[in-house]
Amino acid sequence: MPAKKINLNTKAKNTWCPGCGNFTILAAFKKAVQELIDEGIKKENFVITSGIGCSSKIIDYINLNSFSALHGRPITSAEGIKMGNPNLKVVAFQGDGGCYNEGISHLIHAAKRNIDITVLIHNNRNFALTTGQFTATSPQGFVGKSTPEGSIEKPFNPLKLMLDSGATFIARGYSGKINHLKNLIKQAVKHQGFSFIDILQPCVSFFDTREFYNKKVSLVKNNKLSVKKQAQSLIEKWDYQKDNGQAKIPVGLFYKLKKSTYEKDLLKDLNPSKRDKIPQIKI
Ligand SMILES: Cc1ncc(C[n+]2csc(CCOP(=O)(O)OP(=O)(O)O)c2C)c(N)n1
Ligand code: SF4
Repeated sequence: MPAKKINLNTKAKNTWCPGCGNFTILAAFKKAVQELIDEGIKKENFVITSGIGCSSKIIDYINLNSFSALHGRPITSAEGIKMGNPNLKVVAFQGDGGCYNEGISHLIHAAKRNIDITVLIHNNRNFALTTGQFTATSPQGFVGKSTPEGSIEKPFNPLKLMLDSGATFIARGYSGKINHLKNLIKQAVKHQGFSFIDILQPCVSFFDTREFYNKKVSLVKNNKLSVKKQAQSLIEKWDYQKDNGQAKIPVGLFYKLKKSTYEKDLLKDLNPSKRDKIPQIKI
């Protein structure tokens, strides 16, 4: 039976540009949370974290327990929260700049540990809040504030990095496919282990990719989710260059593996938030 409709709205004034892909990521996340609450997860057991950037403002617009971290640091904050109380569902939001530039080592280590948190990246492929500098996933030739003559660097593929780092849930979503994204988010939150979704998000002010993605994005199913080679082949179909000729951009769940998690291995059945169960250290 569905739980009563939860009001996840806040009174914060939304300052995103009209048409920004962040709006549909917000809507997809709220829908996912409502459905997860209907399925039995308690509202108070969700904690969301974010860093700095347009994308990171999302936590101001969702009425859930939240923590605002420094630029590039929402994953470490999420890890600390999870270790403090392993019963929580912890979701970290950030932009591609914060995650794939400033915070890249935190992403890799959280994936390697397979700690049970969810990471959602609003990948608009530029540093948007600071008006359009290039990031690790901007296409070669990207013209922005720091690269007026076009970036000479090639983008890297964050999903490939996640597969090699040990993430056990790897997906790509698109902010223009709201129900599909909502379902990916639900699966990611329910997954026991490190779950990661790179969400393609048009930034209408500094990198308007709407037309391109609407033409190229193609929803795919991977039936052999735990087979690394299959995941790799889907992941490598698109290299994050803006234009890849006729090739489609696959969007969906590419990899999922059952594996023990960091907090379980370390804490066993202990829950540090229940202080009475913490063993006393004798000095
Ligand atoms: C360590 C650090 N470096 C740089 C900045 C300046 N800064 C603030 S927001 C921002 C851009 C954020 O871009 P991104 O993380 O891609 O998120 P978006 O705004 O695109 O959603 C930058 C560079 C900062 N606050 N901290
Ligand atoms: S600058 Fe780009 S990412 Fe930021 S709110 Fe505007 S459209 Fe969205």
